[in-house]
Amino acid sequence: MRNSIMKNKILLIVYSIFLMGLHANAQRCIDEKATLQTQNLFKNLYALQGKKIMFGHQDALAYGVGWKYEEGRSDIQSLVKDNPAIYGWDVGLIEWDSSRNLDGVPFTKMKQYIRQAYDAGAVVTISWHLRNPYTGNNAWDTTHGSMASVLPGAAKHELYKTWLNRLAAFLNDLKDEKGTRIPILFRPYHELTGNWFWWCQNNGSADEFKTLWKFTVDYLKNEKQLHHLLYVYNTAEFNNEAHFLERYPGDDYVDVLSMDKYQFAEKPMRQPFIQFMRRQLDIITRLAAQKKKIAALAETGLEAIPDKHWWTKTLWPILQGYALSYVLVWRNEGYMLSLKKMHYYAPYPGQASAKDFKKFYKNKTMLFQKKMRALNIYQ
Ligand code: BMA
Repeated sequence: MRNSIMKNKILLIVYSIFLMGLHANAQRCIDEKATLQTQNLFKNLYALQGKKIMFGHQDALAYGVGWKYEEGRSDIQSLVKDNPAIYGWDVGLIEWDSSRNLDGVPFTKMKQYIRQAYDAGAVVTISWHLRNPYTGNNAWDTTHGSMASVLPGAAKHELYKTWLNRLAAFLNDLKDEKGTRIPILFRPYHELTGNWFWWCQNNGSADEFKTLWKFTVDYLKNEKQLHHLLYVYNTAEFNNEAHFLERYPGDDYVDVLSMDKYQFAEKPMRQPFIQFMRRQLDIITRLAAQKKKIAALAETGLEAIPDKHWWTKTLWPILQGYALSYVLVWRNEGYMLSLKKMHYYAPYPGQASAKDFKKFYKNKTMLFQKKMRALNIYQ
């Protein structure tokens, strides 16, 4: 009798050690206190890579070409009777306590759309075109010294903290009806290898950028106790692996490796663009595999999609074969008065590439919202 109790005890200990080992090897997000749903999201997205690619669209539920704020509508929903698997939103102007973001989307509506996505089993990613704390102008003001001005001890650091407090309050309010925080792929300081935002590479040293990133993550995680965020590192185009990693703050500060890059109709044309993108994704997916991170093409597109076969003849040849978690196309503003041109990246019924998008929709690798529920990505 005693012997068998002993045996059971030993078995239990051996089994526990085995489980601990499994746990140690399991893929984890950087926040050790991440909520269960956030940890699960990371693990599930990580495991899905190489099998499925989620299709994403910025501001999809808020407006599209020729409409605004119609319940249940999105431009791709009108076309394929399905919605994106991942929704992008931007919280630019939250730092000013504005009631609408920089493109006019009311933050109260944004919260509803985010909850709607979560309830449908889809994923949410948030970027932040925050204004320049140094000058008070918008994100595109690249006045020299802006990046340095927000670092600890510098002139605009306290102001920057008040902006982070407002951001944190918004993020903290993203909950489902039971009060569960909705996990967010947070993508601050995007396109950092560009030269058009105050946080881009032309406007500060690599060390300054890393300090800014680390301060921001630590502040949200430790000071504001937000534990429902996955952090997305995002460059614009880059020359090589060393360039991609030049401002990388370290494996303890990043969950997702990604880039943004658009096609411009004139140049480069289809083949050069595909080849260029594949060279970039070679690097990102290789690094993500080495570092056990998630990889993504966080923004891409061809404005107003004049190419009738863009989805199957350009986007798919770019994505094919890569272990990528998602690809997201930018917002469908429609006609932009200020620029006197159409500004949209997803098709709608009657649009030049609409038929081709329907074909792309049927691609077995691409994931849209309807299939997300069954994947239980948060469990
Ligand atoms: C840009 C354009 C702008 C917009 C900004 C933030 O690429 O779409 O019109 O204000 O993104 O969404």
